[in-house]
Amino acid sequence: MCGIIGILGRDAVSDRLVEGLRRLEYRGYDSAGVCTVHDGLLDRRRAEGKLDNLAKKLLADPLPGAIGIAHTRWATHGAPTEDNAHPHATEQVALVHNGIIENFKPLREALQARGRVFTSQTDTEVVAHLVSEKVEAGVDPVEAVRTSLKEIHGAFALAILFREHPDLLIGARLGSPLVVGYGENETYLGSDALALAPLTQKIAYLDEGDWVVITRDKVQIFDKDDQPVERPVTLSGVTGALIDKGNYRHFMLKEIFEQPVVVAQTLQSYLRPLEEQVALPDRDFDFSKISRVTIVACGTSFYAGMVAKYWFEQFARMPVDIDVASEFRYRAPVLDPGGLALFISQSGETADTLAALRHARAEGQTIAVVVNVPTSSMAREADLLLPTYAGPEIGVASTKAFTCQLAVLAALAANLARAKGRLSPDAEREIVKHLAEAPAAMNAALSHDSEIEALAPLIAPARDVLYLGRGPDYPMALEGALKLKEISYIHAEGYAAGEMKHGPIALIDDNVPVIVIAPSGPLFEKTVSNMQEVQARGGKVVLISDAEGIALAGEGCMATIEMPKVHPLIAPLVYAVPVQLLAYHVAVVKGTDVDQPRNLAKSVTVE
Ligand code: HGA
Repeated sequence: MCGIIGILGRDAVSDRLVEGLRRLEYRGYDSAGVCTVHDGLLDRRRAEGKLDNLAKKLLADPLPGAIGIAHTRWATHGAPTEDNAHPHATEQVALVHNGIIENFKPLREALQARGRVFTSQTDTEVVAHLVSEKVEAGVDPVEAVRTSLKEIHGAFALAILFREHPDLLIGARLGSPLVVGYGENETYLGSDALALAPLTQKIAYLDEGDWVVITRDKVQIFDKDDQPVERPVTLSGVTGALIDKGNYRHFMLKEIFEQPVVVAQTLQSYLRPLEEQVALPDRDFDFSKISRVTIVACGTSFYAGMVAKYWFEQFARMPVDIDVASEFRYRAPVLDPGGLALFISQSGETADTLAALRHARAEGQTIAVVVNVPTSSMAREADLLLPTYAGPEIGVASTKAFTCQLAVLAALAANLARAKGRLSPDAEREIVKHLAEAPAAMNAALSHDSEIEALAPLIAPARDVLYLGRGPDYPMALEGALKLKEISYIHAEGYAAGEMKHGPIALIDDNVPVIVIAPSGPLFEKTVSNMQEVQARGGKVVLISDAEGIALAGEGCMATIEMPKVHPLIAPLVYAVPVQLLAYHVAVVKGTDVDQPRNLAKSVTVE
């Protein structure tokens, strides 16, 4: 979600702030803004829409100043207008914020009653006024921030500037991520190490409730009780080079095509092909006492978790619960001692999932996380870190992170099964063999790109599209529908194939394409029966199956998409490819902004 960056620098900072925002734009792109302190002024430039609009403004009206803050917004409170764009400022104070100030209403009313005039509809502006009110009354800025932080509830990462203190930058975090970067006589704040990568690799991750006072001579970090603390400075290893699209038209397409490589890369850390064994990067973790698994995630990661539930049940014979994070946290889940709570998130910062993780921790669960950012909050708070090696995912619609999550979860299922004594060496050998085949099978799936592209114009005019699957193909139907909704803005639903006749079949007519995901195998005939029920009612079916399945059931379909014949274990990894490509090409036909679809942002750091 919103991305923030701050620099206390030696020379002009505004270009570098914008460069940092470019690296954060995946988090939000409703509006953007920069503020610096120079010549006794808090000077701002803000613009609605994409970052380029701000860059143009700055070109026409440059912003001097060796200290500054900047923001790219994903609106939670107030429309994405210039007035609501950050930084928010008073005469004395300017700040940027990622998160939600939950008690902003009473605070705003109280501040207004004291004569403060608001210029935006955001929750954020109250913080600027709270701090400013104190500074204007003669309170030292550090003390003004310290006490204001006690008045706000909710989630925040903040970077704050002061008109009369051109050598002071203050940051604070609770719920939303914030890092401190250490440079040569310069110090930085950023939402993540990626934003700061061209400036420094030396990063300290602030803990929950930490706040930091940055001056020319020192950086002082305080914990939630205002006690001075040291946070370790680590080398981030994140590349400073801007990731580009290569020869691809969109990041999403590039990332879809990267999948065989990044899945292979991920599997390298989870398989020992010579020994024909699965092995997690953390080899000492003891699974033997784990009695049940609770999986919690959001969006596409949730669908990866749904697939994993089938695997954990099938291989490890473990009871598995699964819920979306935003529901789990608020429904009094019963978590028995000895449970493993498993959280899945590309960024490792998803606010709902992080809140659920902390809830599970408080309930005595062992915490495992599958994340693509090994320095993320979730990674740092886990007992068992299971990294994916998808590399930075820029397209807002997740693709390669999803299939890497599946690869890790399959290996985890096998590990659990072995630890429970439910996996014979032969069965383990088979699992290793099939997983090792996944990258090549995904490559074969990608070779059908042009057929899928040719099919897209037939789907693009639809108002609704249904996706059907059974067993582990059911979450793939949900994922296919989500991809289509996210980037093509066509209403789509994923359904368990057998559930159609209990209601949704009423939607079927010849204007509703139905995408059926049905690899040949144990569930094929049942799914095909459901598909035929759709066809009998005039439904237009696109069947995604292998040659055998298409030979058996392809007749009468509007189109078929042929996948390689694969073992059911890796079918979700392989069948992810055509549903991603279909959504992508339909979006291209519709002319939407594929990499930055409307209303969305990657890394959802607000609840
Ligand atoms: N609530 C603030 C910041 C939003 C945010 O962090 N989004 O991820 C606003 O609406 O501007």
